[in-house]
Amino acid sequence: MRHLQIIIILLLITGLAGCVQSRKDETKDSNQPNILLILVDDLGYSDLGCFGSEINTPHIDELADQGVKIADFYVSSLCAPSRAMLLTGVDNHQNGLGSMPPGHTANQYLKPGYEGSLNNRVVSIPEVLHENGYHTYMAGKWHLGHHKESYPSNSGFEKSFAFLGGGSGHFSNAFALGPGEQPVTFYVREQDILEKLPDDFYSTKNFSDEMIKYITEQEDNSPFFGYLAYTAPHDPLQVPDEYLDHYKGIYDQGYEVIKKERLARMKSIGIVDGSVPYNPGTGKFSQWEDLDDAGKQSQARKMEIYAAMIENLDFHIGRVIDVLKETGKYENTLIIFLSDNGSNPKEAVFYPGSSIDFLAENYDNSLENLGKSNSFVSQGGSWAEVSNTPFTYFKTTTGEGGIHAPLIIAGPGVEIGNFQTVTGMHVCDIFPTVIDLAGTSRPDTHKGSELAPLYGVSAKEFLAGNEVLVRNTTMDPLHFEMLECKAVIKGKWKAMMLQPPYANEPVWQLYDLSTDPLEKLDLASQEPEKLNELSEEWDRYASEVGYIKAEGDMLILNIGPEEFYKYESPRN
Ligand SMILES: [Ca+2]
Repeated sequence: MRHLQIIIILLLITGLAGCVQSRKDETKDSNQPNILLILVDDLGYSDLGCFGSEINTPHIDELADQGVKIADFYVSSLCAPSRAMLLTGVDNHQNGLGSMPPGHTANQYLKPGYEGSLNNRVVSIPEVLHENGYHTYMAGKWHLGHHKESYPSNSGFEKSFAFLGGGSGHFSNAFALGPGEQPVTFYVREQDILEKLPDDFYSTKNFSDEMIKYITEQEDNSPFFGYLAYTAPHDPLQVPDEYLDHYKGIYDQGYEVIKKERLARMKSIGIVDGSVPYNPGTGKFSQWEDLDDAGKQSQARKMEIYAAMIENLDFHIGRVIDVLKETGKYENTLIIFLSDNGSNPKEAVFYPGSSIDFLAENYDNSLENLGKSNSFVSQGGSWAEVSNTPFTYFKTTTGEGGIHAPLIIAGPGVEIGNFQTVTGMHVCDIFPTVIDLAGTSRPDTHKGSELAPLYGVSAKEFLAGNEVLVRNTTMDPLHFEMLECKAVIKGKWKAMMLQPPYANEPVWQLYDLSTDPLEKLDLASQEPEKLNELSEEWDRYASEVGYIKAEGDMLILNIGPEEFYKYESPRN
């Protein structure tokens, strides 16, 4: 009898071992897709050829032809909160980017959800995938913490070549955006700070080179997750010499002509409804006819360089895609392309610690030198409004132009084609979608900490053509807040609060996006009950995610950048 029991136990053990073995084999043979997540910085809604631009982006357009373009994709109005939500699926007030450094006021500084880098209530895409057998690579801008514990190499990436700050010169001199950003303006390779960049460094080229190296040097057949987070076309507007004149003369006719041409193309492609009118913009920036000849020349030149940066981006993305094809990995690689926020209206003088005198002393912004390594100009408000066609507003605001971004998804699992309107797909949706398509799942805890709830929902079934919507915002509204600009989108309704100078005073406005996607007719006084419903919905959200209202000035203005950035990692 005892022998029989032992035999049964042995059989059970060997049986179980067999199960474990076959599950392992299943994983190995399951053909999990490689995932290449391509993020670009401050690229506007209409800046890609496949979204109606005059800028040449043939490789990105080809990707869009093979996959799906999402027409109503929402992001945060600023870089780091979008990136934190992209990589974690958790609302920015819960993942550590409640404010974007150095935007914190004293009462927000280091509070839960406002730590300034990914906190310990989230798990990132690379952490989940690495723990499930993926190789994980990153090249590009991190912007999610500058302390060692927050480096990409301590956040799930096996290999990483990363810029830690929000932006810098694109060439080897890699200067800070302003004195206030100096402490976070540096590059790391895994754990090591790089003292010097190669002399021929250009951000877009070198980030691509690094990703290509990671992909080609991989020795086994495990799937990989690659995060390619370009800093182009973020300011300073700079591009290698051979690209400087690619768009010579294209912008000489000014803002209105280009904006009208883009709108017409967007309508013919079908991304914008034929009824959408020409958008004159906010009226907050220069009008072409008010500029003198020198003003027109310098404005046109800035846009030539901006366009060239995007064409250069496309060229290098094409190189990475070619490598996937050459190595036989392309067919099994899911590629996701997006921008982190709308186009940027701010001039270079905007960055903390900068001034007109500081710029004059440190850069040569003469017309013939624009775009070179010692120049620092930005796209500016008038061109940013063109880039965000057909929408109003831009980066830093929760207007449609600030929180709308192009999104393209192609590869295994993507069965639908052409433009898709999904009533508000959100940047937080990328995390659950990727985790799902990789055949993995999000754990309940990570490194001993309870995780904050996901804000995002998976688009897997939508991409497979099994569901019509990613989410129904009438039942599941979208919420936004960054630097006290707020919004909530519920079905066709959007309530929004902007700050001066883009609103006379910070009060709730109300728009019907179905008839007024340009946010021109404020219905707040006509529809008080609807406005009340939406503002209460925002209040409910704010309380749920732990929003802390900004009070007073930015702390960095009082204590200086060195002191401000001294804080420790919340993952320490
Ligand atoms: Ca950005």
